[in-house]
Amino acid sequence: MFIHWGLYSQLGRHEWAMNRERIPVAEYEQLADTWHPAERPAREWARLAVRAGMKYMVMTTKHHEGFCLWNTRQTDYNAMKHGPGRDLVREFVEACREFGLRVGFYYSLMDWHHPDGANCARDEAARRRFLDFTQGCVRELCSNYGKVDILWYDVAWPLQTAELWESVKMNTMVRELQPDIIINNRSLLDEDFGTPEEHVTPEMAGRDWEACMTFNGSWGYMPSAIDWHSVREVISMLRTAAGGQGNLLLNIGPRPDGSVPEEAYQRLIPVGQWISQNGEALYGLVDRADGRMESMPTGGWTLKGHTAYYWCHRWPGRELAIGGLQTEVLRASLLATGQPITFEQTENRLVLKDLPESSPDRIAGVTVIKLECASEPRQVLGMGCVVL
Ligand code: FHN
Repeated sequence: MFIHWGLYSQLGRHEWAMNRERIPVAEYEQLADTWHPAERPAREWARLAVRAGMKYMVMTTKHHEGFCLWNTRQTDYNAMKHGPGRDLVREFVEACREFGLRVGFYYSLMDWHHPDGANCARDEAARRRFLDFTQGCVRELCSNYGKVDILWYDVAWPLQTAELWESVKMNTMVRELQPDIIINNRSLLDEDFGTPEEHVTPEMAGRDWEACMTFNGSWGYMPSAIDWHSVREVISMLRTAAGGQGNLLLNIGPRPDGSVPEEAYQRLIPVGQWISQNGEALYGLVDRADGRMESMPTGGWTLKGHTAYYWCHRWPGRELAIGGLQTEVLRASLLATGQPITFEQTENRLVLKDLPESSPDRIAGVTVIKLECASEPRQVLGMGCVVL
């Protein structure tokens, strides 16, 4: 679960409102004293994340607006010294720990509030001051909150290179403070994982990755953003991510008080129910399906060892034929119930028979068929057809 929460949440017009509406800094700063979040809303996020089958949360500790959600010494523009009057990052970490979730900190390198945030690209003294500020913030986040599992940098503007950002020096410091941490690729170094955004696209084989997705087109709270992804679309994102050995970081933008929009509950609860029945097909060490399996009109694949999971989202009725399997199928079953499926397999066709007339999955209409094979599953179809 990705959490975008900050002063912008009060405006409800997207987290880029300060920039897109050219709100003067002096006017925007007033939001710092009108922000009064409810008591420990992070516990609600964490409870929902667990119910949704999620394993970690990443929260904005400082977004582009420059307001720090933790008790920092680097600037008074922070949650302790203004409206909230407390350390919101500490509350977030405590909630993650209470609910058994890994802890991720999002940190925006770009800063619209810091006086050197733009000037650092034109003035060497400003760059030094801004790097000292940036490294000071990151050092605090990696020193004062116990074990941090993920450092999620964002938008390395205006400095154009890792050298200008001193990213190697900064991330070396991070790893000294947090030896097991993973760092994303947005401090202009590849580091540990790639971050495709608003599309779930596997990175090259061997490169870890995590797709970050909004739920409704806006990262920050924006009630006018009404086009929320459906349960089926979220399950499709999960399949593409797991099929490509990646993770999915799905965002919610809490209201100013920290509460979660109802639309998120309406989707994440069913997603969690579906995962509770089909999690075997996506959790743990999966193999890459792209490159070994083919795209099919009725569903898609995830793989683990000698087992293939067919996520059927267009239920064909009593029979389902799958062409091109190069692997002997030993057993077929419905993953959610374990119910065996009868089948016939010839050299180029697997026909699953006596299936229920309609999709057995009542949550989202996505039924996972488990195929236990004699060896690692492989499917070859190409463009031609079988000529008898
Ligand atoms: O500008 C930000 C945006 O507000 C949001 O935080 C996303 C999340 O990945 N990152 C930047 C856009 O790429």
